[in-house]
Amino acid sequence: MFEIRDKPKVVEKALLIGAYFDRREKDEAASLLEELHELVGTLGIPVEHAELVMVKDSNRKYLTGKGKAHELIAMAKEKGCDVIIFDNSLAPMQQRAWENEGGVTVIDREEVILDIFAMRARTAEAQLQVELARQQYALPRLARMWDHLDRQGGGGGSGGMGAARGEGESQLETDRRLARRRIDALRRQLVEVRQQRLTQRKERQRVPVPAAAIVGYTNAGKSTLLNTITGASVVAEDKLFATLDPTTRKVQLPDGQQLLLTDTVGFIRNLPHRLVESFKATLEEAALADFLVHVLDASQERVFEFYETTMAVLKELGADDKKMLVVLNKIDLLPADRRNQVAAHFNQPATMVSLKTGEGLPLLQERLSEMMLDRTRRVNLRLPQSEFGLISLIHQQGKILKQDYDGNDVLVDAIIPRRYEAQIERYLDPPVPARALEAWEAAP
Ligand SMILES: Nc1nc2c(ncn2[C@@H]2O[C@H](COP(=O)(O)OP(=O)(O)O)[C@@H](O)[C@H]2O)c(=O)[nH]1
Ligand SMILES: [Mg+2]
Repeated sequence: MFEIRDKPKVVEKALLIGAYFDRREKDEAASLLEELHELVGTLGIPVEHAELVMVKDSNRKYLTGKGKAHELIAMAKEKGCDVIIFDNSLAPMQQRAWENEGGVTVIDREEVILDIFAMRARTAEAQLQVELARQQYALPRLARMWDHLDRQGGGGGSGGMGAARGEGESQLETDRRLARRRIDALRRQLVEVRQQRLTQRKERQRVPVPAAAIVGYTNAGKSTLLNTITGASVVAEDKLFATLDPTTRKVQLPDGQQLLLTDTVGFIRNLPHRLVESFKATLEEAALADFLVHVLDASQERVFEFYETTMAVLKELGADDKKMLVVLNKIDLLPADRRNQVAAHFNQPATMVSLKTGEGLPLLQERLSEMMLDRTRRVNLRLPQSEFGLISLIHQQGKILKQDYDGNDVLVDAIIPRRYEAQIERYLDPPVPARALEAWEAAP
């Protein structure tokens, strides 16, 4: 976070500004500003106030008019904000104008998104892709950074580019040259890493527990879903998963099945074109998952459009053929007739929930269990009591529906994950014919 330039490490309070230029854009601008609020929150920056601004006579120097700019800077000062965050794209010159005028850090939507992607990029490819986008974003802003340093009385250099600092202008030229060289190097590395991607996917697929990725737009309720599902279940302490990053949780569903749930980077509306590739790279999780949980804000007017966009991107990632559970969230905000209307739009039954009120939560858990059924199998087993290891494995990883005793044998009716099929095959009741068993064991 905060590496593009010398932004303050700890931001206390942010003022968000969303500018729109036509009265008809107002609702859209308001809802985009709400999304920015969410994005800034993801970075851990507290938002003091969000201001929607109608711009009538745009001034190229500031984007808004000059008077409005002064007004907003005064507002930031009055509210004690140490950073102003624009929901609009600011040209490098405009960013400089605001910073010089206001004496506070000024960030735009693109920079916020870059910081989020940087925070969430896990694979080598995603990290390179995000770094490339950051360098491209920073290049035309190097002058502004020098400006900033000069105001602070120089010092420091521009963030570890390794070149000795000469006099102002020439150092700026050096920085630009180094940045361009870095951009070229990143492009070359990306080509290499992409070639290795397929082998990497195979490695990661060896996770022993089924994994699902939660996808959908920012603000749909993805994180709430992860927290709610985790909160509603007993999570076993497990060393193997203790090291997973905080966006992945191991969940136990009411029927005993276990699942790894990962919260992916949310889709972002009006994603700057330059960030499209980085975004896709950070979504790699989706391509690795066994199935997808697609969360939608059903109260959003454009919910169908969001659905289609998400599906199109998943297709590009080669993840569109995965099984998918569509979750229509926030139904507490929907009138009853609109509920049916929204649900009817999907050709598979969508799960309607309100993660806020808890309505539909049991159904959601049930549907999640159903998604895993092809990873599990119902079996009747006759186990010698000496196989207590196997019995306790079934207890832990599967679900025992019925248990009886017959002499020294334990008879169980159970659901087991398919990956244990080989281990239990010999105890199937009735038994598998001997030749089928030999064929099974001979198989690679
Ligand atoms: N009214 C309502 N709000 C919800 C519901 N679920 C989540 N939210 C709110 O929607 C906002 C975005 O949720 P979040 O889980 O952070 O979305 P994410 O960006 O997809 O991770 C938060 O303010 C949540 O409190 C719901 O069922 N009803
Ligand atoms: Mg979230």
